[in-house]
Amino acid sequence: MDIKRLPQEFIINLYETMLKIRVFEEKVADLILKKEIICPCHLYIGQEAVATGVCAALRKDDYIFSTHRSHGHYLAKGGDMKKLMAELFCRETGTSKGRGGSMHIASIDMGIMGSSAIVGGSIPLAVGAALGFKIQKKDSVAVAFFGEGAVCEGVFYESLNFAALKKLPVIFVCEKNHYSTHMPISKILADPSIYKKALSFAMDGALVDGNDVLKVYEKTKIAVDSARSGEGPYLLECLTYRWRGHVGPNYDLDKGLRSSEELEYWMKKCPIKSLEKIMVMNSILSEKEMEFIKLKVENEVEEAIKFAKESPKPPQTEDELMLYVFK
Ligand SMILES: Cc1ncc(C[n+]2csc(CCOP(=O)(O)OP(=O)(O)O)c2C)c(N)n1
Repeated sequence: MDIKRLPQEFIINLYETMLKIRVFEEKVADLILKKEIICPCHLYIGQEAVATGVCAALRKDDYIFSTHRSHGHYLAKGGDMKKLMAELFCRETGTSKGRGGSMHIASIDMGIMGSSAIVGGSIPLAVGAALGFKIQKKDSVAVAFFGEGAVCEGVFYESLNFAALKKLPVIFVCEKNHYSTHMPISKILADPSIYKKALSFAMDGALVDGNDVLKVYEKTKIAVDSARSGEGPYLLECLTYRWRGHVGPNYDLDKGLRSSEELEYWMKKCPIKSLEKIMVMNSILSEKEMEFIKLKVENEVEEAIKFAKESPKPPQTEDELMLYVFK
């Protein structure tokens, strides 16, 4: 895309958001290794350009629905980092009052409607929200984030059909990160081309380099503008890679599935480093200015950890167990 058409401040914001996700997650990985965070975390490192590019094309009153790999989506849509960290520390000040953990986060005010640990769970929820927008004659859009594993679920096809039939303002964002737990794409999908499945439902779809934040933004903007103006749903396939293992801070190189060469190949395609190069080439930020932003982000993450650690734990009483639970 022609970078000159975008305001410099917008590009710097994309950079800061991706860095926020990266630094946050790397700290979380350290804290898990130190056993200070004990709730299971599915890390998003390597995929930052997807959440950042998609959410940059959204308004505050647009909704997102997330997955078990939720931290990046939450931070990119403007969720409060302190509350997210507190949730990972299972504290009362967390996004779900410390009862949900990493896989159950939300911030209704910011349009972050929740994350589902059920593979494919985000998809029908976004379709339902889009139906609600249409009935209420609102021009908001709903986004469902999901991995390629969700494309193996029946609910994916049912949701695409219903959304296309009713021309609902929903964007389906598949983050194709190459693995579903430990299964490579070739072992789970007969046809690995996901965006082409849109054709069967007479809707639009596109494949995008999910490590290029500018391209993700550009394609999402097209999808959002179309959905907002009543043209119906859109399926976006974002090709990316998760650096860490399926869950936790390790790299899953001991499972006999992915090789260190494959990991290194994708680490060279780091979405943050790629944007840094573009910014330097176009005189948007100097190395020194980028260092300054990194320091700012590191301080924000440290502040979030401090807040989380100083927050109270939920009371450990029997009555408390049933609070906030549907009975
Ligand atoms: C319905 C359902 N089946 C199985 C699981 C167990 N499970 C948790 S994550 C996961 C893999 C998901 O892979 P993908 O959708 O590609 O997302 P990614 O982890 O790559 O982000 C599975 C099978 C689940 N949570 N829900």
